[in-house]
Amino acid sequence: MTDLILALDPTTKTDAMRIASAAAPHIDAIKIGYPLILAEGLDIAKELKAFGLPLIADFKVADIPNTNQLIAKQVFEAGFSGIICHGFPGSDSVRACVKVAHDNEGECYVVAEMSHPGGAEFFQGGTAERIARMVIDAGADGIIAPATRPERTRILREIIGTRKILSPGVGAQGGDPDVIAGLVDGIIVGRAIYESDDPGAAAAGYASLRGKRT
Ligand code: O7M
Repeated sequence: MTDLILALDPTTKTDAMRIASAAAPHIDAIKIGYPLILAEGLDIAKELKAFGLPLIADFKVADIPNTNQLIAKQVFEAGFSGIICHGFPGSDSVRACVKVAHDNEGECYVVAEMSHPGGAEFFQGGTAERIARMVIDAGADGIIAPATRPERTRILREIIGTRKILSPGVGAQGGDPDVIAGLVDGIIVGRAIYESDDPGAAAAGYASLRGKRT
């Protein structure tokens, strides 16, 4: 199954609730991160829970293990079901997030390679591949890999096997959903939905891609 994950990055609660409400019937999960949380506080997670969808905390956590676990505990106490961390701080830092996630029956995803043009500057030369291998050893649930470079995501799929790949970069960043959907377990879409005049219809437009990966 390929899930459609809404990146809910607007910075007011009014917009966030309006867009989530319109999109909810057509999506499988909501990802929120700094833009919305810094504007409205962590408690917005409790309100978004009302839509009955998994909530993923995209804080790209990237610190020492102790700080990572303190952050992760806050995330799961706030009602999230998943957390995203960076892999480059090392396996002990990733394991700290994985432990808290699994203690809370949640999931932990690790950024292996980023989708923007600059994402190719440092996540190259085998770094993303090493992060993907580390993710398996650390027991994380999957990786984040770019929809904008499907050839890279295909290589990371070979490493990650049946663990999940969530893939941002569709729509506003130019990634082709038809190309990436069959390769990954979730496509992450933000502006193409939340900047639309009709976010419900925009989300519904991805219906044929949901379930593309069998
Ligand atoms: O569709 P967009 O471009 O409006 O939004 C994409 C979302 O995915 C946005 O919330 C980004 O912060 C996030 N994202 C990327 O765009 N690229 C990455 O490499 C990684 C992420 C991400 O979600 O990381 C967990």
